[in-house]
Amino acid sequence: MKKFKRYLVTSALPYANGPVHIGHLAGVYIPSDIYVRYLRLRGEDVISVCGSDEHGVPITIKARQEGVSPQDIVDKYHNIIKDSFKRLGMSFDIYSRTTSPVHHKTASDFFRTLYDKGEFIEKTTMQYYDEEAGQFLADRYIVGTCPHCQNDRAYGDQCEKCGSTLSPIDLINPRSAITGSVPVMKETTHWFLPLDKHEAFLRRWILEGHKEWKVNVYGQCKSWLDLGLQPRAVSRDLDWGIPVPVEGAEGKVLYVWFDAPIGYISATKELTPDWEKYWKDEETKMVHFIGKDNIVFHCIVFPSMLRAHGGYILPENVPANEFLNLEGEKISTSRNWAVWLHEYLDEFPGKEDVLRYVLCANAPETKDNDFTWRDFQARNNNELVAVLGNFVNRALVLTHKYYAGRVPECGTLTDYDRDILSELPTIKKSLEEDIENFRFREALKEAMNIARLGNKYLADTEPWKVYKTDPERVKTILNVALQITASIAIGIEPFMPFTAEKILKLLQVDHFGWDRLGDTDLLAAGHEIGTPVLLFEKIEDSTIEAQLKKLADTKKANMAKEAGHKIEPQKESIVFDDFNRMDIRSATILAAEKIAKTKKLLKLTIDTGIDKRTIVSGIAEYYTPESLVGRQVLVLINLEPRELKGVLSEGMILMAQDPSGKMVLLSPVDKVGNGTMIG
Ligand code: B3M
Ligand code: ZN
Repeated sequence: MKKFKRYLVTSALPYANGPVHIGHLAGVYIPSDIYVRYLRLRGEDVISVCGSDEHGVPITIKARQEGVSPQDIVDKYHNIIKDSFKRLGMSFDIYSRTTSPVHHKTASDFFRTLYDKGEFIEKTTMQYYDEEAGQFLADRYIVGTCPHCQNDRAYGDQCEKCGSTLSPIDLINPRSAITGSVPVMKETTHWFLPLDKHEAFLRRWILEGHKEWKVNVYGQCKSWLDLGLQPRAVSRDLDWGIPVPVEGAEGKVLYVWFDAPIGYISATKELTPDWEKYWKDEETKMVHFIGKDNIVFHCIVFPSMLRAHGGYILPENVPANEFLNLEGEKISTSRNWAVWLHEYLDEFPGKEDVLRYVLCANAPETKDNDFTWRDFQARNNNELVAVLGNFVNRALVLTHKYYAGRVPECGTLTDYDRDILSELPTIKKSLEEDIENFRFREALKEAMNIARLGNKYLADTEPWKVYKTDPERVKTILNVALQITASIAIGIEPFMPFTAEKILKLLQVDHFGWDRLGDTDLLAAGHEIGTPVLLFEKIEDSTIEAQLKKLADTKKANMAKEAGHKIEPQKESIVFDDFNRMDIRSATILAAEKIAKTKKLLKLTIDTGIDKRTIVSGIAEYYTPESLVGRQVLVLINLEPRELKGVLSEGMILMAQDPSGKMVLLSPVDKVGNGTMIG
């Protein structure tokens, strides 16, 4: 394998249209931070860059919804995201944002270079235009009926119900999401990056040159390439973004996916004047951490841009993850179906590493995965508390008990001691291979194996028993246990930096550096260690139930909202006389019976105050005949009689139908005489 001089690690820039949730973390940020922390521990020259993605239509939509400016939106979420990342221990060297002046200039210059080199093609196409709003409609601003599943709230780029990718012209009944009006087609000119021009290169570079990429990433690239690449528009008609730096392009901005990846370059520029060595030297290994929905942009579009520009290196790897679901359902920002990082940090203070641990242990590395609160609890209680916390605590407590908190001398090692200690270099090697090959779940298991090894060692050697008969031997046992403890602090640091720090503090030592993992002289005899405290605490059922209740409430709120959407719009106006022609009276149901061979129909005998008559009503699914007798209802009595299933129905019982289709009888709130007129 090629040895690189330095590393440039990028993590997908989160959209500043909402906070970060566990799906983002498991997919992108936790793996990236593990990788970067590991490289730093090894003493590599590595920088990790990230920042908020602050352009694009979702941000303008959010701003419109909240009645504020796009800048207000990005300011708000940039700060929430940046702060929550920091609290989780994300160790970016810089967390920037794409509204920064450096980025505007960098992206604008990048576009201009490609423009001047003739790397774009200019095309005039027809696009939907909202005449009422006076603007072209981005795909997300067009709603209509999905041609595949008939969902009447599909977007111009995607149907969220059936997941199909759409183009605005696919929508049946398109409407503008801004004004609700029917959009018209209008001409507009845009710049396109001819991806087809780079296709042959991409095929060689990825399909032949990067067979080591993750199967999901390689596979997606292959299917894109096999379909054949098309020119892709890199500008948009929008008033939020980086203006297209070309004369006559007023009202046009760079497409967000053109400017966002350049954000990695801008962030590096902001970080160091020496930025070019990270971007332009073949001895730099660039790695993009992203989610699976970003693969095409990072493996096909951005590399084509970099290549068209010239002078830049391309990524060495793009270890994209699949998606994390929450309690069996797709995480959704708009439906608030998520565990939000900033909320977690407030609700679980001091448990940053628990989240880091669970999300890594359960990361969707090769397939979509599910986060459940029960699993979160189980992993905390059975793994962090029972394995890791338990071992470290026992080693420290016993040292205090027998040796007043001083590391005892290591006597002669038994064969068993040697066996145990010889496992450490093996674990270290697997850990390295796993991390370097982006198998973080496996890597975490290996790191935890150090603690498992420690527990096994104590269980097998039983120092608490041996102390009575052979106190000298116990010195060696605890010395070994403490050396293992120190190795744990090294091995878990990329995954659980807070816990590693705590262990080092308990041991009263400084960071060792990766290479010393497995050394048996990490702690000198006689060295004094601190007073033990528990590393992890059990998570109780009540805590988990509270989180589940929170999700249940979200679900209820969503259902209510979705039902609310189905409320029919108001009908056309009528004059009073139209209403007055209807003769509605109060009446009492005297008898009710099912009409044979029907599911829905009841034959009701009612007293209208004028007469006794028969009405057929379709409420058998909601009311039993017995429950109706004696009830007062409202009846439209002058509706033309008609025959239903052989029974003549003379009028109509008034009912309300809720969005689920359920029918409910209407009655006067206070009893009135039969035949009382309603109006
Ligand atoms: N903001 C999409 C996302 O968060 C996008 C990533 C940009 S990376 C250059 O999924
Ligand atoms: Zn659909």
